[in-house]
Amino acid sequence: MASTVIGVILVVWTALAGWTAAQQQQPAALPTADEVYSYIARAVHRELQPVVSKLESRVESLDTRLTLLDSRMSTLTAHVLTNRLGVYLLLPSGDNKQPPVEAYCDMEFAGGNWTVIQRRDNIEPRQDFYLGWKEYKEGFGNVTQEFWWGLEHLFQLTSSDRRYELRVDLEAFDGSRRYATYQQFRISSELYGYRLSASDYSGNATDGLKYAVKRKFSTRDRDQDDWGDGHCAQDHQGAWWYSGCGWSNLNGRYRDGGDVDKTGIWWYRWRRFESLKKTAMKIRPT
Ligand SMILES: [Ca+2]
Repeated sequence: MASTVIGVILVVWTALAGWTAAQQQQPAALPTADEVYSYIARAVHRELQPVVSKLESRVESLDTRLTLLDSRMSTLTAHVLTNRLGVYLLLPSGDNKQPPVEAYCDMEFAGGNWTVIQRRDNIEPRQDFYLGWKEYKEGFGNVTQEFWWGLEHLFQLTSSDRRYELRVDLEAFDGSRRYATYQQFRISSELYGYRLSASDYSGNATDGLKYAVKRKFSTRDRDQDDWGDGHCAQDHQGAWWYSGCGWSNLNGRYRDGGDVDKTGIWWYRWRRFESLKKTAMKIRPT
C-alpha cells in the first residue's frame, strides 16, 4: 500500500513536471484548472486500477470462504443438535446441491440407524394432520414432536439401490404396545402417485398395511383410492395409501382417551376403530 501511495505521488509529480515543461515551451497556452485536474485524475486512476482489481478479487475470494464457513457451521449445529435430540440433516436425494432436510434419527432403538418418518403423540398444541397434497408431499410438523416427514423425501431416499425396512410402532391409551415390520419398503415418484411398496410383514400388531401396499397416496384434496364413489381421505379425515379404504389410518385426527371413531388414528385388526395414543413409523437400510 505504501508503495502505491509513493507511486501515486510520483505520478502526480511527473504529471505536474510534464505540465510545467509544457508551459515553458508554450507559455501562451495556459491549461485550465479543470484540465490539470482531469490530467492528474487520469494518471492516478491508471496507477490505482490494478490495486483496485486485486482488492476486488480478494474480497470475492473472502466471500466464497465465508459462504463455505457458513455451510460448515450449519452442519456443525446439526451435529450438536444430534447429540441432544436425535435431529440430523439428511440429503435424501444424495445431491449435495439440494438443501439438506431435517430428520429425526433413532440410534438406540432395536439396533439403531432408524429414520423416523411419522410420529403421533399426546402433545399439545395438536399438530393438524388433516392437510393437503402439498403438505404431505413436502412434510410438516416438528421432527422432535408430531410430524410427517414428506413423500418426496421418502421417494428420493428409497429410490436408491439401497433396500429399506419399515417398522410401525403403536401404543394404545391403556399402555399396551404392538409393532409391525416390513421389508423392501419404498415409495414411487409423485408421477405414479407415491405408491407404497412393502412386503414380508412380521410383528405382533397384525398386517395393517395389507391393503395399503401397492396403493397410491390420497389426501383430502387428492383422491387416488380404490373406492369409486367415495373419498377415503375425507371419510377418515386423514391421508394414507387408501384402497377402499383399508386397515389403517395413522394420519387421522388425534382423539383423546382412545375414542372409537373412524376419523381417528387406528390399526383396524388390532383395536378396530379405537384411536391410538402414539404411533411412529421408521425406516432403515438393510
Ligand atoms: Ca375415490
